[in-house]
Amino acid sequence: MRRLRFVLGDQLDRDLSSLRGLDPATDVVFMAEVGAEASYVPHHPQKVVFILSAMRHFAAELAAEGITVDYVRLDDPANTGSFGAELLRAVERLRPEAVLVTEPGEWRVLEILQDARETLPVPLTVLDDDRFICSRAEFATWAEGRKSYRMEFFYREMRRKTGLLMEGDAPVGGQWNFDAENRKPLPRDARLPDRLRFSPDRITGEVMDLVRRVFPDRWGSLDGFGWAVTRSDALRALEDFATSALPGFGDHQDAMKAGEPFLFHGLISPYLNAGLLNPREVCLRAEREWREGRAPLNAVEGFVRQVLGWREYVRGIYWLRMPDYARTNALEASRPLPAFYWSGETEMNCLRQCVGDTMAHAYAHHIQRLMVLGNFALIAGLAPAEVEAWFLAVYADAYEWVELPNVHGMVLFADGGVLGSKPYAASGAYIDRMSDYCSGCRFDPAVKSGEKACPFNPLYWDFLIRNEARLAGNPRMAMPYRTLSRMSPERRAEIARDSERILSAL
Ligand code: FAD
Ligand code: DLZ
Ligand code: SF4
Repeated sequence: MRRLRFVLGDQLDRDLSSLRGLDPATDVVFMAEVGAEASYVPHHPQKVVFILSAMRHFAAELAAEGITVDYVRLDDPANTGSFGAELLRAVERLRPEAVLVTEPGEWRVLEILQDARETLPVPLTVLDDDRFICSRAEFATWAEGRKSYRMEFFYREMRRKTGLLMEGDAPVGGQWNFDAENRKPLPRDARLPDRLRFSPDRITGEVMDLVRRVFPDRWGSLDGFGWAVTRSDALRALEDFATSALPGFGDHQDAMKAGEPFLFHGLISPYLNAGLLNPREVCLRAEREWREGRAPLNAVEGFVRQVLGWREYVRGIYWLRMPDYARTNALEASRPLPAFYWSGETEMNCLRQCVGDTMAHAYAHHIQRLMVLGNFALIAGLAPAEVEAWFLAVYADAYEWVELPNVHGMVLFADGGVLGSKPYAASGAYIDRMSDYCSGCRFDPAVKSGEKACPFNPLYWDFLIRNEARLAGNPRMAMPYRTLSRMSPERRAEIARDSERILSAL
């Protein structure tokens, strides 16, 4: 039986469910570069180049194995530009008896495939994506009957299930979580590891030319493109992280430094999300560094928690709650996204730095996304849909299944507390403690009101005041609301005045 095996751009894994049992004598792998996927948000050109180049490399590797790959390029004159129409064209061209595809990461693409099923003359089977450690069904079982979902409990289940960092039934080191050790700012004289980046090869160079030609006005720089586009290079990147940066990952996980976006971070999310790396192998690689005495437990446990805990958890929440999840707006935030998220032109140095890193690398690390770019969006009351579209466009690792829960849930609390128990709102003091941004800023994090005051300060209190009815009853918000309750009417009026001035100037 001749099967068409449709592989999407973020499914570049030789062990993918839709590639299993492939018979090279009869079956054909189908891949398509389509304009619609590059344009449903204006993706950073590094993201588009990364995916298209990784797709072309993957197709070439399959072909080298003797597998027939039917590959439609973006600039093929016959390319219709969408998954649905290209799949139909492929079925008409190749005449398979059945089509197999691994479930897509995004709800949007699942709907496209469901629509395609109606028009295709042959059956289309959607298979589980077992690259994840926790299947959608397993997550739904875990979630069933729980009043609230909390990542920490889910994570413990995943540790037990995988045996990662376990000694029998107990967590190694006697604790599940070593975060208390992981909140150190970066010392001024800290030595940062040199990070392995990759020069574009011939295929990547061709894709860069193509993307420049087809999407000439895209926001974001292509000049510094340094992502791996093959599994073997992604493995080299993992090895580089494990041996050079992982030991410092825990201590400085939350630190930020001007001009240094990578610090001790993994730089592996684009590879994990596109299928070039697998979450199990990534966790095992990190665990080995601890077992062999080269990396401390706080670093390795902190890292494993991100991959085994957060990454699997947000994917579980996404599929459990979509499509309604994206539509909620629990804090009724409605302000338009300020232009500086694109231009970087703002006097707030922290935001300028984080937008600049994003523009240059299609990357910013977690705390830059959460506590600077996200925190500002939260306390300024920016409209969730606009913030989400920005985060989905600008990062090389962004797909809705992981972006949406992080932005809608973790950052904006627009889900009303499904994903996290409280909003991560913070004033300028947090950014000052964890970064060197404030020393290069025209505002002062220690000043609470007036022209010189760090805008995060009045906006933080204004956010709490605006949302008092919704948040004051949250036990995890008790402390700031106690402080607020002691605030004089004059101080409250000052906060309202300063916030109004800042917000109306956005
Ligand atoms: P490291 O800091 O080295 O962490 C290791 C790995 O853990 C990451 O590669 C990633 O796979 C995983 N991880 C860490 N935190 C999370 C998390 N909160 N959710 C899911 N996985 C996590 N991650 C994406 O992959 N795609 C996104 O579109 C995305 N959008 C985000 C938006 C916001 C507002 C926030 C706060 C976080 C977002 N994250 C997203 C999570 C996290 O910021 C990135 O995974 C991380 O910065 C990637 O860089 P790294 O590989 O150097 O990560
Ligand atoms: C993100 C993306 C882009 C930019 N381009 C393509 C493409 O041309 N062809 C393709 O198969 N996939 C692409 N992707 C990834 C898809 O958007 C991805 O499969 C969905 O986001 C589902 O997770
Ligand atoms: Fe950001 Fe405020 Fe620090 Fe300026 S003073 S860098 S606005 S936190």
